[in-house]
Amino acid sequence: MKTNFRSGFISIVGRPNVGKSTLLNAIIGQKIAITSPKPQTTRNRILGIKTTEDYQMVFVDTPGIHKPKHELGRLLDQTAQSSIEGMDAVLFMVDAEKGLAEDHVIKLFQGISSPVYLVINKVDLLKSKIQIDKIIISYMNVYPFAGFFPISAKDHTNIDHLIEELVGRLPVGYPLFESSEITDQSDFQLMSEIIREKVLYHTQEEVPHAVAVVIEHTEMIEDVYEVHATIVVERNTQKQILIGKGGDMLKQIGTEARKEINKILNTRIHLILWVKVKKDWRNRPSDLKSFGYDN
Ligand code: GDP
Ligand code: K
Ligand code: MG
Repeated sequence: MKTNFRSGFISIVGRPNVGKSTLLNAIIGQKIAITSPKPQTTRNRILGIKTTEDYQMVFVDTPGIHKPKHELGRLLDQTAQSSIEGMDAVLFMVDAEKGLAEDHVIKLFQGISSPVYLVINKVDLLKSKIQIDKIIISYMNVYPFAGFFPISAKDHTNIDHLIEELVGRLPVGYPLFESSEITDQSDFQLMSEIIREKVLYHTQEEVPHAVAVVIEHTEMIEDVYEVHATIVVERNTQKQILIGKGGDMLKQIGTEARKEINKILNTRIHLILWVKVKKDWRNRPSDLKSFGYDN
């Protein structure tokens, strides 16, 4: 290892749907965090680790900051807040199409000493670059940001400049993770998240938020990895929606999830999905814990 090796933590925070998880995947170069057009896609703090010969950056992807209605929502906010303190740098991400500074979110950074960068994402959607300047000017007035980075996480635009800047902010120090590690999630967590992502894409309104996925057990049968998973919902009507006409919906979700898990884990898998109703699980601490939301 080089004597001037650098390592540190960088968190990615911002409102739901601005593209935090998409950026994490772009930086790591592999899907480790699920993404979707729906808020509350990310429920747990997820680490993404990027290691080169010169540095190790540990990125912390967080649930978006929003106004909580459920005990789960409150947990998500707490996770976002606790991911700001003690970081070597913080990326505060906004959506380039959404416009100007909001004071509310800036309050989060009061009293923290880490440099905070404004990352303006989705610039691929802008018709004119003038919008970027307007956003920067409005944010300059509410917080002393360490820098401004217009990017497109989807198209991987300008991310290399951001990384270059962040390297300079890392302290000299040993790596904390093996160079082969890219996330702190287990294979079970990854699998349940991929299944949940497919549910998010196929359902509307309250259903996506009422869903948790539990991997019940797995078994190696010859060269096929057999995975038994349960999709938990809050109501019978939601269960019917998920199963769909003649089981069509569940089949579709299962096929998409299987293909993706296959690719990520690089093994053949056989995915067996069940749907179970657990009333009001989002408000029950014991359920939250058993579904993996205890942070
Ligand atoms: P998060 O809630 O902040 O983690 O946001 P996600 O990463 O889940 O992304 C929310 C939505 O925005 C998804 O539909 C993404 O595909 C989309 N998205 C993310 N980054 C970009 C981008 O740079 N450009 C465009 N056009 N869409 C993006
Ligand atoms: K999202
Ligand atoms: Mg996310």
